[in-house]
Amino acid sequence: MTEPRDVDAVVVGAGFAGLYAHHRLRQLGLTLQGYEAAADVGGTWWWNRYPGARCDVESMDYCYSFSPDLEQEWTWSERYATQPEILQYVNHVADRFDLRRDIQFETRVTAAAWDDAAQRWHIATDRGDSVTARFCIMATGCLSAAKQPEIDGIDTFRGPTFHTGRWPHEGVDFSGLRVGVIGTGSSGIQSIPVIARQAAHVTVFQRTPNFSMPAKNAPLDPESVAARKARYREHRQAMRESRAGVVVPMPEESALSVDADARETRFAAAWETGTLYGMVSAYNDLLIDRDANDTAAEYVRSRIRDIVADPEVAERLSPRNHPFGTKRPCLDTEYYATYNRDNVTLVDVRSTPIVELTAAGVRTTTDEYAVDAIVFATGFDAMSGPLLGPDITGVGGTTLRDKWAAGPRTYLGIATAGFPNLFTVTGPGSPSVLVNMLVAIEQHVDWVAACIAFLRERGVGAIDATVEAEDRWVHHVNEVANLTLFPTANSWYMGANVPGKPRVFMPYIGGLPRYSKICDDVAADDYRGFTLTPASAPEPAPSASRT
Ligand code: N01
Repeated sequence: MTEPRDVDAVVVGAGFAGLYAHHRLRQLGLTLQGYEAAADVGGTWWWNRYPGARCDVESMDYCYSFSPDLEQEWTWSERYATQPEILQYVNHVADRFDLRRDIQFETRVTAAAWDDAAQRWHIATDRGDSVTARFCIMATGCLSAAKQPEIDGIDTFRGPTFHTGRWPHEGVDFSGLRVGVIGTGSSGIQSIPVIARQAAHVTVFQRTPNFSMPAKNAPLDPESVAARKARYREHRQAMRESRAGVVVPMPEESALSVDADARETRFAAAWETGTLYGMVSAYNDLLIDRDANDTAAEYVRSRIRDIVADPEVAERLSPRNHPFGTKRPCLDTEYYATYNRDNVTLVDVRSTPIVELTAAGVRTTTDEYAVDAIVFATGFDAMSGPLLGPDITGVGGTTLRDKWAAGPRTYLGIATAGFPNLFTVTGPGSPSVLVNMLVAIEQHVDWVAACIAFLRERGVGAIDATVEAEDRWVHHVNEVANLTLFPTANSWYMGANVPGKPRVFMPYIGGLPRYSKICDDVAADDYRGFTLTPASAPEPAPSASRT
């Protein structure tokens, strides 16, 4: 039997995080092996090709900042980029920086096992590859493990079914068809208006109405693009210094400190911004005080009533089960107005739950709805899901699945005790999904690259978070979350969308600047909270020529 090939680092995933990891680690002179389950780069933007898929962070903010040249040469066409345009951008970046060369596509990592004596990860794939690596970088994304609905009879239905997160590349023609859509999160809210324009009829099965605001998408005008490009560097710095990785004015006052008319004026202006953050940050206490939150929730409900002609349908669409902003809100184009169309029906499957799929359609406790095709817009096993997909085994044979049985435990969201040299980019316990993902990814990958450079310079073979540091971090993540209304919602942030998943608020809500400072301080203090073990064998000298 031949020895497995050895590299300095394996990078799992070739989305925004994985590609940037290749770029940064190659700059350090590391030998790399990348694996990606998809046939090409793009991560979530490779898979999520459903009709209407586009980003809800502004395109000029939702792109890499690491290269000023890249920033200047790429020009987005719309305020909110479509999935195809984002994928074009990712491909451009991969070509420009030659990032595909170490990546093996259509290959899923199935196992990673730590060998303490050799201070190396043994990594195996579903194509039979076996490789050893000093470092394993999990760049597997937060929303990449698509979640099928737990509904009986899926195999009984005689028409085609599609998951928004696994959309066919050739597209789907719904012309003349009766389509059922299950799920009204961001994916459902984006796709329903587009499907309704093509299909004969759309029946939406809604379990929980969500809060959605108009995106006000439009082509970008050349003057504002030029103005942003002229001061992109300052803008990027301001993004990094902003709580959510996007520049938003932070209000000083409580929603309860002003009268109803003043609130109405402020909310109306926020609604018109066409951003996710406008409404959420209209006042400083919307996410921490239930009474303040109720004012924003009621404002959104009033807008739904303005748009939707049938008062009963408007009421069904009005979220009342969770505080505003505590499940991820959505940005839409014509979502609520779509329910004014004659070919759209809204079914409330909270009061009349889905019992099963039949050969002909969807049966609820009270009715059967005949459909020709079904779209599952049912989301993801978020954050921990992609990390628990492969069998990951750490020191002493402990598996990550066992260690995280009661919920993910990490130090800074980037490392987990007992799994040395394993880095989780935007992992649970980091700001990740609560901030602009591109900013979160660059901050994490830069930190990992600096850490690896430090370890190599000092002859350190293994870095492992201490249990004490991890316990303190987990406690802090929970403590900060519990100051907010977030844990009161049954959201995917809490793992509540996956039956049996532990209820733990997974992202770190302390804000990006505070989090980045903590990470920087840990690094400056020679990686406080980590145990550093000298290399058991001398490390080859770093050399750019090795790549
Ligand atoms: O998934 P979701 P998503 N029977 O989990 C329902 C990002 N994203 O793919 O709430 C009936 O939000 C479920 O109901 P409930 C973004 O961060 C970004 O839409 O569990 N219904 C819910 O309505 C987003 O938050 C962009 O009661 C069932 C829906 O399915 C995240 O990805 C675009 C069901 C799932 O909503 C996930 O969004 C798209 C069942 N058995 C996504 N199971 C942009 O950038 C689930 N549901 C714009």
